[in-house]
Amino acid sequence: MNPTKRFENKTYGIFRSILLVLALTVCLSGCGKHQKADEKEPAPVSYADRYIDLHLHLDGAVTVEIAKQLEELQNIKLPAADDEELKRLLTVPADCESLNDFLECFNLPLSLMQTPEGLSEAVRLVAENVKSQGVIYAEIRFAPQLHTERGMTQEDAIRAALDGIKKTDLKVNLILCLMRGEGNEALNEETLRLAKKYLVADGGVTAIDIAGAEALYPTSNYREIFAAAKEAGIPFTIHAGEANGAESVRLAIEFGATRIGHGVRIYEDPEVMKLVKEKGVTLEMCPTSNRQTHAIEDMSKYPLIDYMNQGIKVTLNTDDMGIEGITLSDEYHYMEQMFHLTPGQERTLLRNAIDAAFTTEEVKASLRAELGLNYELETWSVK
Ligand code: ES4
Ligand code: ZN
Repeated sequence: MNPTKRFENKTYGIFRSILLVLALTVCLSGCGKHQKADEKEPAPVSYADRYIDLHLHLDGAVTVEIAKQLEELQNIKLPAADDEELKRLLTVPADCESLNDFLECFNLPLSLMQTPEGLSEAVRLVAENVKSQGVIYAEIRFAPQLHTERGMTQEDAIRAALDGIKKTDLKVNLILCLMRGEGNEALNEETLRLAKKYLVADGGVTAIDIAGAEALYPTSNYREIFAAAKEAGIPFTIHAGEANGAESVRLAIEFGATRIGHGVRIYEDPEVMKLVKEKGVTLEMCPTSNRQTHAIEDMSKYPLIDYMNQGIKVTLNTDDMGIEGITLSDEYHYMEQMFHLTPGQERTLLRNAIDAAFTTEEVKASLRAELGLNYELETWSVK
């Protein structure tokens, strides 16, 4: 090739790269969203329009529409005369005082997931619902021991949920929840045994968690079972620092949790904040849930942005979208309105979620590419 031609090619190449980077930067900043309210497009809900949900309870994600479909499928009669009443029964009451009250709301949705068909279809419907709201990857969690009221074993429940994820084209992995409680030790051990049996790197059960009443059954009760999970190489997250304080998070990290469900109360102990940061542990934060369970009383002091600014890896999630009456897009919008969360910060939240996801490096790379979050490109983009 003659030198001039090579120069022209090179110049053209550089020019093209600059154009590409500029175009991507504009797109990543929200494609001109949030400009004028009177523009033709429907009002945007948040800067980001595609999301990752790492903290999504199956039973907490049942909406009125989903409940009605599960009712019809299984010939169940829901205790509601109309949609309005059903909505009232499914969503958190205004006088919810604590996580313990909040947890009462799970009984109705759980009653719709006691057969293999009901559970499988619930997983499919929840996945389709979040997909329609812009979610591109979700980790759906559920406690197999809460699905055995009508004859299913825990293993039947896991198989049914696996069947459900096969029937959706949303990328979904499953997290099996142990439950905090008394007298259910054998049930938790069975969940752990099944987690070992069904654990895969992607496309099925990829981790475990523990859910339930943290204030009544402290994290310290679960040292042995998480030691066994660690020994077996099962990745885990632990609900902690929600109804209890920072000490619960410290213990969860000591047990080997790589992610913490909530962790919102770590501000109560600077040493625990330091630990979370140093260990690179990711917090699965869920603001509306924290408001409703009163984990945080003054939402104007919600610490998500503070944590991000201090270099703690934070993600934004729904927790129980049906019970809370929200979507993940609402949560992003809420943080924009309340704390001026920026497009750059939204990209950080999404990148943190991908980095911490319980899946393979290949899937993570493809999710980053889908969201335009490749590290190489990000160094070019304007924050
Ligand atoms: C929760 Cl199911 C469950 N367990 C623990 N904490 C929670 N917060 C909201 N749902
Ligand atoms: Zn949760």
